[in-house]
Amino acid sequence: MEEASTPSSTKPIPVFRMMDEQGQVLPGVGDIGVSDEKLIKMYKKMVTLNVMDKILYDAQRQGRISFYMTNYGEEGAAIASAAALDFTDTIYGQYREAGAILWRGFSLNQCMNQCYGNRLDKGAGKQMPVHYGDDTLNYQTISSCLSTQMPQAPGHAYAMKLQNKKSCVMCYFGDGAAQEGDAHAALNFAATLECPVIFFCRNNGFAISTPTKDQYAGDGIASRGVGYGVETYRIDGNDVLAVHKVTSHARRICVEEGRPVLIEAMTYRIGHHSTSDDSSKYRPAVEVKSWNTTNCPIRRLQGLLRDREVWNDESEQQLKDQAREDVLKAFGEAEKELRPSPNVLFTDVYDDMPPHLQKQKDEMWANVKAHPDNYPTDKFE
Ligand SMILES: Cc1ncc(C[n+]2csc(CCOP(=O)(O)OP(=O)(O)O)c2C)c(N)n1
Repeated sequence: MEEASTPSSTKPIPVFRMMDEQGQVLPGVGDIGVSDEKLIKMYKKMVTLNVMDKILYDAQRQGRISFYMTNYGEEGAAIASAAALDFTDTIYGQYREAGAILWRGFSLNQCMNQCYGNRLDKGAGKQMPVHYGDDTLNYQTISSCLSTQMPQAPGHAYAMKLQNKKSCVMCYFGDGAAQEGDAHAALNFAATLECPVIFFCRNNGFAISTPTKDQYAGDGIASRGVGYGVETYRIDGNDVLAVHKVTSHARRICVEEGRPVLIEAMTYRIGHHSTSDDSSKYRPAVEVKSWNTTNCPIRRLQGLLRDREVWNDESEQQLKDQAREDVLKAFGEAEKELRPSPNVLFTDVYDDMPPHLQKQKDEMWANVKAHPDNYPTDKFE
């Protein structure tokens, strides 16, 4: 009998790192592959996202927006990976990658307008908060149903390849989303059709309350890439240098060699899953605290910048004050803005409105007019 290949006889895929918890570049790393200027820009976006998260999380708690999901602990994974892409690359996100769209140029006002679902929201208030999207930024709108983006991404990438475009697709997803059947179809299509797509898994330890130990028994998500014949990397997702370097490399493989790459970024979801969750029910506070202190990607990058003598207490204070001022300004403006006209409930699906929708629209307006006290029409466009 041949020797069996067992999980215990197979070596786990190692985690690639370039810096330690204090932000010190590890010995032997050499060129870090990114300029100080770009690192500072990444740091500013990470801090701004963190401030935006705090304000919008509290806004939901005060009943001012309906729902919110924070990015705490994963700011580095989203921003450093997006920073390694070209603007022509199309991004398919899950929902916890607000940093990627901020990096692309989505403004704080646009984030706030979307979370309020006001009349300036491109989605006209038809999506839940944090379901950002912007065609002008090559950023596909987020779908609530997990893994929807995963088979779409290689399809888009395959079309790019057929058109000889020198671009690729970035597909973000979580460890939980990787348990959906769509994840397997996506990886297999990408591998067999050789699609220029980067699958970027944020392995943050949880799918809501389900820890990864209850999600899979194998060597994480990375081992699946190898199984499907996809070049794969496992990286420290809180090490922005590793994220940036490996994503740049993956992009080169996609664009120059026309092949997919899977990256499993090991990170930790510091916040609750969403405002509908209380994570104190299923994980110890001390675990969260250690990720929020020793392994926080923002603190680690700040350590690197200070080490390189391009950051100090004064720049830190200035950034925090500016970020808070900018976020609060955008927040105030979005809150004051009118909501979309109720008419848009019936638009954007059909070119010509079918009779059954026209009937529903007429009934809606009749109801609104019959009960003016229940419908604050002055707050709508
Ligand atoms: C098809 C489908 N099933 C279930 C859900 C409910 N749901 C929303 S998020 C989530 C967990 C996803 O976890 P993960 O992919 O690890 O991402 P994370 O929230 O940790 O960033 C679940 C089960 C859903 N939105 N869609």
